[in-house]
Formats: sequence, C-alpha cells, structure tokens
Amino acid sequence: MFKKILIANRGEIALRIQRACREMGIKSVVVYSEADREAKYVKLADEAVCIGPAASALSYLNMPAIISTAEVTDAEAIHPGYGFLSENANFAERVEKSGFVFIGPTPESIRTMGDKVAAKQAMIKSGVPCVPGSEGALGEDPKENIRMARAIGYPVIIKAAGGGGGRGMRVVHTEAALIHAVQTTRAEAGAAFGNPQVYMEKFLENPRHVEIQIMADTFRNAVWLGERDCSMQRRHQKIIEEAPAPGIARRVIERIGDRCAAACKKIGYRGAGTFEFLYENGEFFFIEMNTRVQVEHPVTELVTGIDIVQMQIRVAAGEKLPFTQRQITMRGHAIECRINAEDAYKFTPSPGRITLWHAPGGPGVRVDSHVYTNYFVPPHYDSMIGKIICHGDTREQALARMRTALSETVVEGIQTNIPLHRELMADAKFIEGGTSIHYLEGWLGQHRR
Ligand code: MV4
Repeated sequence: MFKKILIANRGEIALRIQRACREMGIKSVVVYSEADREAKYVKLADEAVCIGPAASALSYLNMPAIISTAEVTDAEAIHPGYGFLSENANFAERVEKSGFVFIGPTPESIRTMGDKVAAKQAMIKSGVPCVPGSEGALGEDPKENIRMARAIGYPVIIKAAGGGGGRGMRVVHTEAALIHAVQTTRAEAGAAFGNPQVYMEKFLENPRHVEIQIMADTFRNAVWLGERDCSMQRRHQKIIEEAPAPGIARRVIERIGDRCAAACKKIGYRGAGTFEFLYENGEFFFIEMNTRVQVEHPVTELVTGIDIVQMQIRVAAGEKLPFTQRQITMRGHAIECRINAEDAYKFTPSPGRITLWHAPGGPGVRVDSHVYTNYFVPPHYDSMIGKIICHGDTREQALARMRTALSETVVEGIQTNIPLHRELMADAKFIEGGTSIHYLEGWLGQHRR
C-alpha cells in the first residue's frame, strides 16, 4: 500500500479523500490555493503546500505545480477527486511519466471516454444499449445527414464529441433547421473543445437520468455497485441524488449493471467509473461515461456499505477487488441533498463568511462538508459547500430522516439552497418518486419567488 498520497483537489472531496487516507494509515499531502489557506482540512493535513493564487488555472489546474509538489513531498500517488484535472488524460499521463500512480483509470480510458463518439462506439461493441443515432461522427454531406435524421425520426439532438455534461449540444425539431444546427454545433465544438466532430441521436423528450457505479481492478475484475437516480437537476447541475432509482424493476437494472461490468472487463477499465443513462419508457440508453469519483458517490456507499474512495486507492495500489458481484448486496435507500452557497430560488452565488454552521446528526445521517462556523466561502470556485446524505430501510424512512436533518441544519451569514431542499422533500411528486430531468425547472417556473 502507498505510504503517502497527494490530494489534487479542494473542498469537501479533499477532506473525504484525506479521511480515507487516515483510516488506511496513509499520510496525505494537500495542495491548496491562496483562497483556501484557512480551510480546516488544510490545517489538519499531514502536509499542506500552497501551489498558487485563487484562480484555478494557476493552482488546482496547474499540472507542473502539482507534480513537483508530489516530488518534493515524496508522495507515491495522486488522487484527483472530481472536476479540475480528474478527467484530463494529459494530466494522468504526465503523472505516470513522472513516476507517480494516478488514482483513476489509464490515460487511454480517460481519452476514449472524453471523446463521446469513441465512448459510444466502445459501448456498442461491448453490448451496452445506446441512444439510437449516427454510427460515429457525422460526415459533411448534408443530404446524408438529412436522410439519417429522417431515419431516426425528429426530434434529434446534435452533440459535440468533445462535449459532455450538457456542453455543446443542440436539439433539432424540423428538417428545415437541421443543416444549420449541424454547422453551428460543429463550429462551436471546434472553438470550445478543439474537436469539430459532432454526432446525432434521437432526442428523448422526458427521460430520467439514472447512472450505474462500477469499480474495477487491474486484473480485469469489475463489479457494478447499483444505480443512482440523478434526475433532480437544474442547468445540468444535480441537486438531489438517490439510490436505488424509484420504481425501476430490479431485473431491468441488473441486466444493465451486468452489461456495464462486462464492458469494463472488455476495455480493461480500472478504478471507479460511472455509466450515465437516460431512462425512458422502461428502457436504458447509454449517453456518457465519467471516469472519476462523483459528487454523489456517498448514496452508493450507504446502500452497499462499500467505501468507494478507499477502493479507488486499493485498486490503484494494485490490490484485487475484495468482493465478487454476488457478495455485493444493497440495503435500504439513500438520498443526498447538495448544499450550495447560493440564493435558493434565484441561484446567484452567495460566497462570504459563514457566521454559524450547525450540522445535523442522528441515525442514518451523514454530512460530507469541509465548512465550519467562521469559514469564509471563497467566490472563486463551485458553490457547493457540502452534502447531507440520509439512509433508511425504506425510501420513506430516508426521506423522513432528510426532512429532520434539513430542519436541524443552520447556516448563517450566507444564503444557501436549504429552503429549496426543504420544499422539495415535501413535494408530492418527488415523494411519489420517478420525476424526470425536466421536473425541477418546471417546478421552479411554477413556484417563482
Ligand atoms: C440527451 C437528452 C435527450 N436525448 N440525449 C445533457 C447532459 C449530457 N450528459 C447529455 N444530456 C442530454 N442528452 C438525448 N439523446 C437530454 C439530455 C439532458 C440531460 C441529461 C441528463 C441530465 C440532465 C439533462 C438535462 C437536459 C438535457
């Protein structure tokens, strides 16, 4: 096992990784920007190194600064967390070329999954069901593209191969709009991602977003750890996630999960990963794969009892997965609410000093957060300041615990989205379960403040 790991991230996930290291008897080094100097996980770290100013480009995205810090501190491996450099194949490559272990998949896997056309082709080959659409990137011939869209049936969606997470896509409802849409998406993709390739899919009008967590070792063992329903989102920012996905037959999920694990074995995937699907009318359609640990990993940890971050470290160190698929069992239900420093209904960021932080507790309540009373939320980064995750034997119990947890939580000095979470936990449609990716934006339109 590693003796020392460098944590190339900030905020709650830096603390989460630090905790995993402590539990495993591994020393950790955190790198931090000038804006994060006062963060408690920085003070509590075995070692902490300031790598630059507040701007991410000069600190958390600064590859030479991070790698040279690993060198001077004698770290053996680098955990990238989520966001920042976590899905940057060039970074993973530079980390390995410098003689460190990248805690994540191979640069090649990251590169393949970062190219959404290549990712889809890999999944089709591996037997994972995808959204019907073009086989690979679109060609230049407008006639051919028109013919394809007709065959798929309108509406279609044009997506950039270099996009993902909601960037670089355009819905097309009529043939009259197709050619222009392909041209514009191509031009934007070339400028934004340095890759003008685009592809076409049937546009699913009212799907849910359901994803499968997988974990693989370097011996071609791979398991899936259940699913998460992440449909409650606004502008591609998830705010509530839960496991299992309400109202989906187990045998349907099991078939998909087994396909995902099989695909991992086939492509030689290692580490944690997430297969994102759209779920509509009882069917799953693969859209993208994420090659990192995700914000919402705790809901999976609570229903499976598996520590995903520890497992990432173990497989990166060359250990075998300590369980087979049959040994993985799911217990109860878990729900996560992301707590953001923002106006609850206008969504404008609300950085500043937290004058009072009182976290909830009690049975089945987990809080992943790096903040505390007197912490200053810097304005330079993502607005998420923590997550409340509740577990129960049933969805009803998990929900009841979340309502209690949210009622106990006190945050003063800045605005948060807790009032929104309190309302959603009492919303009849959410309580019923199974709302689509468009539900929250519709709800916000009706509950305008
Ligand atoms: C789609 C889709 C409908 N049909 N693809 C948005 C983010 C990116 N991961 C893929 N996205 C979508 N792809 C087809 N063929 C609708 C979305 C989408 C979405 C997906 C997941 C979660 C939230 C979303 C919000 C708007 C659109």
